[in-house]
Amino acid sequence: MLPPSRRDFVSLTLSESGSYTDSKQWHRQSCWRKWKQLSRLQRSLILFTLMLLLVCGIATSPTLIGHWRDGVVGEHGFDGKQPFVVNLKNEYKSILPEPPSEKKDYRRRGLPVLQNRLQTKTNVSGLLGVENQRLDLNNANKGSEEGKPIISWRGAVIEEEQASDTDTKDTEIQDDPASLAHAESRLEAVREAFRHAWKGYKNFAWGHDELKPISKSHGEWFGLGLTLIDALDTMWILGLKEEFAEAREWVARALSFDKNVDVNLFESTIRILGGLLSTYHLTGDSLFLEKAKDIGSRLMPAFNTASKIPYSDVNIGKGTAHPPQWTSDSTVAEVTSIQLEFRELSRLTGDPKYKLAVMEVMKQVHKLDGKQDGLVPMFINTNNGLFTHQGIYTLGARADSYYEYLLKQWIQGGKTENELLDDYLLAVEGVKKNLLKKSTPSGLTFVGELSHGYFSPKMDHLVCFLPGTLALGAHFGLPADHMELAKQLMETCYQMYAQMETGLSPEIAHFNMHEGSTQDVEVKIADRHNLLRPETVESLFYMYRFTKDKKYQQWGWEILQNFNKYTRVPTGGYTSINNVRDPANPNPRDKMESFFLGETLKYFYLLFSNDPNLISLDKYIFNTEAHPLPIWPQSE
Ligand code: DMJ
Repeated sequence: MLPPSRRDFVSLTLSESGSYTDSKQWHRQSCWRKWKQLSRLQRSLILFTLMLLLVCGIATSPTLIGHWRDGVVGEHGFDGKQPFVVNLKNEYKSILPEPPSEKKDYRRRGLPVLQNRLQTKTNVSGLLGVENQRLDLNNANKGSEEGKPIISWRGAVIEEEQASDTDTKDTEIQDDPASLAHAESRLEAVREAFRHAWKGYKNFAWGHDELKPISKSHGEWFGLGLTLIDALDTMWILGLKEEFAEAREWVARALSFDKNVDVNLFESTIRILGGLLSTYHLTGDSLFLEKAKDIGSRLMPAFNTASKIPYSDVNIGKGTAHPPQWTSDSTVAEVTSIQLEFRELSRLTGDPKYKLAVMEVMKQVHKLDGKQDGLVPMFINTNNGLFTHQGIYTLGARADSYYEYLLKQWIQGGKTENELLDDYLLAVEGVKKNLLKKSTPSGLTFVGELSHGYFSPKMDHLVCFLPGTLALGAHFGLPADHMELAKQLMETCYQMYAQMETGLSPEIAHFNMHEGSTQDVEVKIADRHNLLRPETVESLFYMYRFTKDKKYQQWGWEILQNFNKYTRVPTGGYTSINNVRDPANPNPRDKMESFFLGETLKYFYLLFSNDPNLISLDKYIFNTEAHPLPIWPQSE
């Protein structure tokens, strides 16, 4: 039943509306009587004047129409080009281009609407509010003058034609969500992004480790063409034949590992060894296998320690290895995330030494004291093989890929190595028991950290590998509740992007847990950077592959557009940024990490592909740098 005041209002409106109709009728009759009383001359004069006014009106009509339309835009917020939007069914609204907003209110992204969504869950797509806000933001960011191609900020630009192109493509999905043409347009957008990144690398950093796109120069880490090697299999998967051919030429002619240079064991294993092995598998070109054998054998001195826990650094020219200058510890994630690559190298060469070295590390870590419910500390000593700096447990930096590689080694080896599986299952339970909490006010599930018994609601973006890994385990028969947790964490990782003013995630988020807080995610000033990292896109790819839920593709599409808006440099390349909370000045860092080409763009491409056989997850396992390696046949 309506409240009394509401009933009164309805009856008053109806009676007013009746008298208005009567008065109009009376007015029409009286005008006609007066017209009949006029002389013929008077009537002619009036008709002539009316004709004259009509002619003048037609002559000025474009201006009038223009004013009228402008008036509509100002008042209702749509521009007349997309009138169909308002007539479309509700379930399609979420992925439609939203009318441009007149106000540039960057803070409108985020919480109030998110709260509605999470609390009510009644929206068909479940995304309407948040997406509409983002699209408002995108339009706001286009700038006030239509037709201006570029909005610039300290060197990097937003290229407006991309945003409008995107809007058109989004409209197309509405008509036919499953259309191949639509998928192809997104795949092409990734190829285009890759070509743009490659253009910068080729022009300003060719053969060097990393592009510095703002200063149009390069950075060196190991001096081994890191970006080029990391990107090889991405080019192959994206079908970029010309680019691949010129990169192969460089590997054949210019890549030499016979250099007096210190490299990090973990980084060069996952990026260089992993990249070469996967490119060998995809292409069948023995050049890449020969190079993989070369770097693999040059890394082996790292394992010459008293404990057999490898040093962090190796000189690949001299054949010597050492820990960092300030400690004899190695990082747990580093020594336990090189196994997929060295195991595969043993399989390909028939030489067991690689596999034996890395499996020795896993055996020791399996037996070590100092874990909490399967969770490992972050450091391990290379002299005595024991955990150090105990009491801190995280799924983020320094521990993350330990958990990822437990599962992935088990899958790679044909699901027979039970210790790996046991450790993985135990760790997932440990996460649930110790690190999993819900934020306020929206109840986002997040993974925090434990420090000497105290919980910290801090979550690195790196942790966003976890939804994908949990989903992969569930795909291979692990408990169904892993998939449920994966879905919840995927939502959280997406919100780490959606709730930022640029639509890009910070490096680290802190989640609110106290009653009365009005926003879920807080970001400390020092944590506001974005390094073009892949983890969320990686997990979106797994989630889409296993669920076929299009929302994951849509979330990834939004993220790609925001990378294009805030990190793309017009002269070529993409840059890390310092501040995801300031769309007016994201403050470029002048660095394109090799994993942007090796991982982020590859996962975007695989996410937007509807072909489950494009790197089938039943045949390949991705290393932690997104390089696919074969799952071994059962007989091996
Ligand atoms: C990559 O080198 C790898 O994904 C690694 O496991 C974590 N850090 C970066 C990407 O963020």
